[in-house]
Amino acid sequence: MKQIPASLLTLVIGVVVTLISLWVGQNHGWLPEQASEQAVLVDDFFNVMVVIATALFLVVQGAILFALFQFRQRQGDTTDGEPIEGNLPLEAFWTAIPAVIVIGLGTYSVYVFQEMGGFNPGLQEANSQGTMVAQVMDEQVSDVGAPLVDHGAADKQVAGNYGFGASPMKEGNTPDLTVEVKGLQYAWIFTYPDSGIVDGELHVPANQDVLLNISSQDVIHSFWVPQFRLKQDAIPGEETELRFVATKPGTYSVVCAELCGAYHGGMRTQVIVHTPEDFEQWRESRVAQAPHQDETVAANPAEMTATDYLAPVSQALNIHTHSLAHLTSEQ
Ligand SMILES: [Cu+2]
Repeated sequence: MKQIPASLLTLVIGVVVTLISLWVGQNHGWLPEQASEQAVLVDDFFNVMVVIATALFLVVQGAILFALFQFRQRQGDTTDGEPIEGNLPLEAFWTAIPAVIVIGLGTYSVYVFQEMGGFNPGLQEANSQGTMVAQVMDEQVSDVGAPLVDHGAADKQVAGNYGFGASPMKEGNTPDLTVEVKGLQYAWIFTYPDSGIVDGELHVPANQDVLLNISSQDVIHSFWVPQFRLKQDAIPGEETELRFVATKPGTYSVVCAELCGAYHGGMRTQVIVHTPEDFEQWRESRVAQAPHQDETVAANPAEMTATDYLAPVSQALNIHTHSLAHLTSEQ
């Protein structure tokens, strides 16, 4: 049989490996469903990494198996192996490939981070002066009399400096819905500043621009919704934010992704993505349910005990009674 030329063989192997890798990259099924606009960006990036990893796996493992077979010790062969001293072109080639991959993935990841708004969290504050002034008064009482031009500087201090802000497309826009998210051992509390609703579960409308201002009452927690591909730490004394557009109505888990204490594993709740009409219904039903709505809005949570603070939501909060008791005993 005539020998197949090595270059042709390499080409065929290259094509087969590429096709298999591309297929695996599209069909691995390792990720949960996508439920946010941001999820698509993250998944595309992940899939590219899977394609590259599959190709490298096949090439490296294939080379090992080939060498095991081709260069095995034959019957009766007691000679030494060939004294191979190194191969500069091969070394340069195998240094260049990882370098190109790392630089490429690094650049791509920065692009994804930028598209998700990672470079400019807190930027939407610049256009919503009402919120800004309220924040300034809230946090910088001594600066209330400062001239308006100072708001830029004040804004920098009070807006969330960390997290995912608006995508470049939406930069400067006020989000459709803002929710204050507070992490505490061992629950999440969601407050809707525009309606005064306080809930233990997050309700958001689909296809709308939602901003979460995340804070922590005690230790570091991490707000994670796997189906949104978004995770953000809740840090004591430092506000972080997440801005996203949920795309699929449904119920998804919110998981605390930072070991935060003995009952960390139980620190779970749900995010319910409604259609915009359902969300309005939910909002109206919740506002109607709250008889002391005005008082709730006016109450300063800082002056309340944990028991008072949690009273309106104790039913909605899906937390164990012992952790609630543990919570209140600390106050
Ligand atoms: Cu936690």
